[in-house]
Amino acid sequence: MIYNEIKHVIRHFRYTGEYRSVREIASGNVNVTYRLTFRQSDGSDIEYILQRINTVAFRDPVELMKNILLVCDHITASMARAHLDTSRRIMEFISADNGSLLYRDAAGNYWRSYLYIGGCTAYDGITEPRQFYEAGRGFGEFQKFLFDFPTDKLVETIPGFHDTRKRFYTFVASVAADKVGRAKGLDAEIDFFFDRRKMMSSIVDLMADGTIPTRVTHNDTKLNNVLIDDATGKAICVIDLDTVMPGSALYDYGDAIRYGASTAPEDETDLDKIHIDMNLFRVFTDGFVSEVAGALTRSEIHNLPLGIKVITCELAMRFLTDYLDGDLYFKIRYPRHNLDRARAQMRLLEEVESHFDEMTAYVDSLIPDREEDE
Ligand code: GN1
Ligand code: MG
Repeated sequence: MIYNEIKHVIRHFRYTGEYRSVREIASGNVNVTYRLTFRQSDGSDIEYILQRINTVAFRDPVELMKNILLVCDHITASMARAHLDTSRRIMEFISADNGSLLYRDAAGNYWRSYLYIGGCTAYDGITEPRQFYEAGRGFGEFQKFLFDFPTDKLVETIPGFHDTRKRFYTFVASVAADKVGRAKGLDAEIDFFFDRRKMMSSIVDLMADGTIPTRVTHNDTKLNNVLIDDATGKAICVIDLDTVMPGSALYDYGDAIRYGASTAPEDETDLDKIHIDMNLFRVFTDGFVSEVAGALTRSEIHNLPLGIKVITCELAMRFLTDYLDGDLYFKIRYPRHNLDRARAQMRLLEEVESHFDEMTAYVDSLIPDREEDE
């Protein structure tokens, strides 16, 4: 029973009301997430999210929570300056009984909790294109609210998270070590990444030579990380702020398209079902650019599709690396899950490659007519 896994934890958070029920939200691949219901004295319910932070991924949960609070405060201030109502738009954390926002249990696990925002949906897949436009707007707005956030105030919660060159070397080391004897028979998959070595380093290179700037970005912009209001259909809140760090606008744009514009789930095993829906590509792009157009440079906009290529390649390689390492990082639902995920993302990357010129022409058509200030 799930309750037994969390009963030792919930009494350490300052919830109001009386515990009623719990269910797991299984869509995340890294942290473990529960949704709790508490009955209030007036008979109404308040819901909370409780998460166990994966410390294989996030080595320092204390620094991580500091990052998140700084980011939430900054977004609150940006919204206030723009005269926007902040209710239901910012994550609200619940204190633990030690006064901090983290509870560390006897086994050393770190837990945190926040208010569940009701009346909205975190979609795992698009049911109407309009949702993807809003997702684009939501992630674009998130970046916009953080444009003036000083990058040096944030710690890297996962060092080198999107340093795809470094990830390539990590992959090569995993192939060489072959710790659990899984590399045999994977020559085609391994070659696939060697063939793309230069391409996958290209964003890191563009940042290093100053062609594109470093920004504070979300870095994990899956569709289900933006909440869409059920009543208005508008994006209201970006969640899952664990990876908010210095990065590139291209990453957030690219990861969102990778996930949301694919015609199949991230771990689809029938590769023939995996395509890029170009209508969804344009819809998301329109939403995203409507928020960030005035703030991104011409080269950032021009290079947005590179974000799709690099992030899809990076994730395919991360899944294969984890498969070779013995599934230490991503939660898996069956034994060869990480290999299936890697193959699905590889196929998706081929689809992105075949549409790349079309994508670039589209983003170029959206570059605002203005004197370039780069
Ligand atoms: C992980 O757990 P989730 O779904 O928020 C991962 C992302 C991947 C994603 C792939 C911290 O995100 O980078 O893109 O899985 N998050 C981390 O589904 O590694
Ligand atoms: Mg997430």
